[in-house]
Amino acid sequence: MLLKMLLGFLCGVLALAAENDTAQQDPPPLLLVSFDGFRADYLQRFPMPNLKLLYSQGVLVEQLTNVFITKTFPNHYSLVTGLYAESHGILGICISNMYDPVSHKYFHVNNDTDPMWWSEAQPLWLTALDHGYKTAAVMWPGSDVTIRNRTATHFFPYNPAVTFRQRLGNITDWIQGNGTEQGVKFAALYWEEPDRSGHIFGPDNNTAMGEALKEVDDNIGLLVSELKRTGLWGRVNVLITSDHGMAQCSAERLIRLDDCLPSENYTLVDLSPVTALIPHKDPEATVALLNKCHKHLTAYLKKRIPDRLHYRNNERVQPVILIADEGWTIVQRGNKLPRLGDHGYDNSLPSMHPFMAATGPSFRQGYRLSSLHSVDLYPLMCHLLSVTAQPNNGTLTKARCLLTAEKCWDVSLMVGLVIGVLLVLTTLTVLFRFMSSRHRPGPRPFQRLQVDDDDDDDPLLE
Ligand SMILES: *[C@@H]1O[C@H](CO)[C@@H](O)[C@H](O)[C@H]1NC(C)=O
Ligand SMILES: *[C@@H]1O[C@H](CO)[C@@H](O)[C@H](O)[C@H]1NC(C)=O
Ligand SMILES: *[C@@H]1O[C@H](CO)[C@@H](O)[C@H](O)[C@H]1NC(C)=O
Ligand SMILES: *[C@@H]1O[C@H](CO)[C@@H](O)[C@H](O)[C@H]1NC(C)=O
Ligand SMILES: *[C@@H]1O[C@H](CO)[C@@H](O)[C@H](O)[C@H]1NC(C)=O
Ligand SMILES: *[C@@H]1O[C@H](CO)[C@@H](O)[C@H](O)[C@H]1NC(C)=O
Ligand SMILES: *[C@@H]1O[C@H](CO)[C@@H](O)[C@H](O)[C@H]1NC(C)=O
Ligand SMILES: CC(=O)N[C@H]1CO[C@H](CO)[C@@H](O)[C@@H]1O
Ligand SMILES: [Zn+2]
Repeated sequence: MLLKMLLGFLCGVLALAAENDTAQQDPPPLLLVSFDGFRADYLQRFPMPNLKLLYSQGVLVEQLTNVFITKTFPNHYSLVTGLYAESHGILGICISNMYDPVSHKYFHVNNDTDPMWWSEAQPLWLTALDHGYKTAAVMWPGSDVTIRNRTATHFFPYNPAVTFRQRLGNITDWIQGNGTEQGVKFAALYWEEPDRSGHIFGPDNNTAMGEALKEVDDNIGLLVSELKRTGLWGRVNVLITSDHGMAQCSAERLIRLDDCLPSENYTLVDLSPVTALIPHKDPEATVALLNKCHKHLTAYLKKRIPDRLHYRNNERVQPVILIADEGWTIVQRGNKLPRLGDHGYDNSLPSMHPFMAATGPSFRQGYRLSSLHSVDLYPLMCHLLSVTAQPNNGTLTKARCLLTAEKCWDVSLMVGLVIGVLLVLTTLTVLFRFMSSRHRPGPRPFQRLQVDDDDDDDPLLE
């Protein structure tokens, strides 16, 4: 009887293992979608019926702690590499510049295809090629660059005039494949909103942001209906996320650099909300001067940039950076506010955080996590694709909880349990000690009969 049960159990385990093995040999395709500048709390502020339906059938991570600086290019590259900006080398840029002191090259958004900028890391659409998969990346930052001599199997040069429907249509075709062409296993899709509207109108404008997010939600509705129409729904894992949030700016919150330091005394590389500059004279003195400039501005010498920002160990980090407080805008001169909404600020600010929602055969249903690091999505995606991850700064520990096939130990519950057990044991020990010490002094009638009872007398234990 016992043997039978044991055998049954073993067979079950083996069957499960085999099942998982097949799943690992041919994992479902993965579609990664980014809606630029989707601040996490938009989900609470606006209806978003299609997105809410999607994660009610899947998982939601309410906030992602993204990487510093909280701009578009660094964060999109972190999503597909799992690296902090200092480790992947894309350190700046949304509307601004980056300078490489080794090659003396400047990076411009309209001319970012020099592989040099991107080749310090290898994005997932290339790593997945090594596993024999076809991949696609549409408008994702870096996708049209020949990185380490390769591109995704399919990609488009950046063109904001290509509609969401067109980008999506190409991707669903590529995932399906055809008689001659094997289907794509990993596809990344980028869309410009709600970032664009957030910059123009500011995130606090409910009317304008309501409209922008209605459009984003309509696109999510289109995504679901297209996946259903092509028979891919339920057969692909879909991961929807973003790069950063958005803060409200104001003409009343301007920091003028000309008030503190003459512009001929430095070379400006990037302006706001994180200013990068190269002082022409003594950097220490420049930083001391700039730190007295404005109470909402902090200046750092490169070597003193806080560890937690992971924004120091790279040649491309400039000698001096200035970080504005949330909602403050750094300008060189004048009273003109360039944008009503901006991002790039400290990545510990909730207003800078995006979210993540996912659904598909590998994800649990109706599950929520309050937070995750954005660099954790890379090891999660590698796991979903059974691709060996490149060295990265993320971890699967918490992200594992999002998956159906995984055992997930709630860390706080485990810690609570362990502490509880320890408490009970300690109490029992103390009680036992107390009792036995109370009993010991008094003469006990049968003392001589208790052979070897007293451990304290055992010489081996001394
Ligand atoms: C990028 O632009 C700069 C200046 O506009 C130019 O010198 C450089 O050759 C361009 N690089 C590429 C790869 O087009
Ligand atoms: C890239 O390809 C060129 C020629 O096509 C070759 O000379 C070069 O060594 C390759 N670089 C790498 C990193 O493989
Ligand atoms: C693919 O994108 C192109 C534009 O780049 C568009 O003309 C075409 O219709 C798209 N294909 C599908 C199936 O949507
Ligand atoms: C199959 O797909 C590839 C890539 O999308 C395309 O180039 C080719 O024309 C397609 N072949 C057929 C028969 O549709
Ligand atoms: C909000 O945006 C709308 C455009 O959608 C604009 O007409 C309105 O003036 C803006 N409101 C504020 C307070 O800026
Ligand atoms: C700016 O540069 C000029 C000329 O080199 C110098 O005289 C001046 O002291 C500098 N000012 C500051 C604040 O560093
Ligand atoms: C991030 O990962 C890279 C690659 O493994 C590593 O070189 C770097 O030290 C890591 N950064 C931190 C802060 O752990
Ligand atoms: C437990 C588990 O994930 N089982 C999966 C194993 O793989 C098959 C298909 O290959 C899936 O249908 C199972 O859901
Ligand atoms: Zn932006």
